[in-house]
Amino acid sequence: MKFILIIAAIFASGCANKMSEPQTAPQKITGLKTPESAVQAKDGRIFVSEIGGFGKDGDGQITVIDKDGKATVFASGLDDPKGLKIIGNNLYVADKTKVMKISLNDKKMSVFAAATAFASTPQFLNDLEADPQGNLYVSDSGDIMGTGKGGAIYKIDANGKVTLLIDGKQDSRVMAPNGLLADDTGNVLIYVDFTSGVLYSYNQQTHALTDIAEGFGGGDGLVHRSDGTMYVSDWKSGKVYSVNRKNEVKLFKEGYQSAADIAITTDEAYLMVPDMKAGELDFIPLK
Ligand SMILES: [Ca+2]
Ligand SMILES: [Ca+2]
Repeated sequence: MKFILIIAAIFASGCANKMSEPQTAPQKITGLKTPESAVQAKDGRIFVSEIGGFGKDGDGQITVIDKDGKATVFASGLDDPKGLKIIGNNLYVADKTKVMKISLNDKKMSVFAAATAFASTPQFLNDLEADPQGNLYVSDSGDIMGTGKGGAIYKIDANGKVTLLIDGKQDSRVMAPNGLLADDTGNVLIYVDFTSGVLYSYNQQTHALTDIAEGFGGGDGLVHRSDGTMYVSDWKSGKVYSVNRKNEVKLFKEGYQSAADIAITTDEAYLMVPDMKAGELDFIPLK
C-alpha cells in the first residue's frame, strides 16, 4: 500500500510540474529585415535569416530570438542569407553564392563551402537541408528573378566537398529548386520548384525525379512533421499548404504577403512562417 502511495505521489507531482509550465503562445516577431528562413535550436533559441537589401552585400544578418521573444543580432556582415540548418553546435547558412558555418557557442563564422567549390558558380543559393548521415543539401535557384531557370541541387559532405546532384541540363524540369526535404534514410530528397510550383521526389540511388504534387505557385519552404504531414509555402501568393501521406494537398493558411522558408518548432507545436515582405515571423499552432 505504501508503495502504491509513493507511485501516486510521484505521478501527481509530475502532473503538477506539467501544469505549472508556462503555456503562453509565442508572439509574432515584427521589424525583421526581409526575413527568409527560421530554425529552432534544441535549447529553444530561434534563428532567423534576414536578407536586408536583395542583391546588396554585407547587410544580411542572422537574428536570434530568445525564450522570452526578445530578438537580437546573432551574426552580421552576410550578403543575402537564406536557408538555415543546424547540425550539432553549428548553424549553416546559404548565403547567396556560398555556405557559411557559424558556431552556436561562440558565434565564430567561417566559409564552409565557397562559391568556387561548386561545379558552376551559384547564382542564388536558397534552401539548406541535412540528412541523418550529416550531409548538407543546398538548392541554387539559378536565375530566379529572370528566366526562372538555371538552378541545381548540390550535396555537401561533412568536409565541405560539394557534388552536383541534379540540374536543368540533366532534366529540364529542374528550373529553380527551392525548398528541400531529406527523408529519414537520406536517399530521397523532396524538393519544390519556385518556377513551376511542382513538388518532386528525387531518388539519389536511381536518379529518378518524380512529380508528387503540384500547384504551389512560387514554392518556397518545405517541412514535415513526424507523422509524415508536409507543409509547403507559396512565396508568390502568401499561402501555406499541407500535403498528407497520400500526397493530397490542402490550403492550410493564407493571407501572408510572401510566405518564405517555413520551419517547425522542435516540439512540433508551431509552424514558423517568415513573411518576407511584411518583415515578420509568424507562428501557426499545429496542436
Ligand atoms: Ca543583402
Ligand atoms: Ca527558400
